[in-house]
Amino acid sequence: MVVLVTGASVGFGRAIAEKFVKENHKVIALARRENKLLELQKELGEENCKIVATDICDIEAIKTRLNNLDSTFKNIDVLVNNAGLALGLNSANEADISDWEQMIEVNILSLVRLTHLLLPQMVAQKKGHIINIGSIAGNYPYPGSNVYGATKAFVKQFSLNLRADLFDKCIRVSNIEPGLSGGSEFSLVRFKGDGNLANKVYENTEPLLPEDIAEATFWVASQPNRVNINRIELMPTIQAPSALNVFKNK
Ligand code: 8X3
Repeated sequence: MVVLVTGASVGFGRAIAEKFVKENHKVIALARRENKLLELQKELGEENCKIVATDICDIEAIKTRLNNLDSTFKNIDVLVNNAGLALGLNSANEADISDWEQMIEVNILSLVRLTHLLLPQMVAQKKGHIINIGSIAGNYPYPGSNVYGATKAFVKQFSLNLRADLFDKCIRVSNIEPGLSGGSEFSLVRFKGDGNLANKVYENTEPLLPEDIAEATFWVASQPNRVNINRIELMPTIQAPSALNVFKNK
């Protein structure tokens, strides 16, 4: 399989790229930071891993770079839409509008544009799999999740709706929905570089790790062609969907 992984420089994306290459597949690793991608390519081997150092929001640049790949990497079988971010954990009334806009831009618009770019080729080759990295935040509300959770709810429904359009075209679509996850830059980005706040999230817990998400992603992609995994929701054992909160003012 040829697998395009977005957000491949660190965390989930990097672990997913490593897993597919370990299982003898070819990976196109897409992310902004070229130095990190070069490290990954060195680790995985140039024959197994091509890198596309481009901003996920720049679809024209991505298009050009993908067109210039050599023939082994031209026909993408699996697109892993992993790039995404949470910004802030403020209450909606205190949130920064530019954070909301950026989450919509990356988590929704970029994912939609890249999917739209690759779908015609997948349909033409009668083979393809879109694997979206969603979140439990798309399934359950929690304070401060506001737009982040809403973008992940979009990703879930988009995944299911893609299936509705593509089930008769041999295209598979899956949404992977992880809960609390460590070993990535997710919380550092959410708290805008505040390492203390980011570390607090994981203090005395055992969160999911990038390799857990990579295992789930590979499992979904390696099912027989007759099987489509619609959704997988994963939480660490130490997390559970919470009880409904009631505010008592006395
Ligand atoms: C990451 C999971 O619980 O921080 O998408 O929203 S959570």
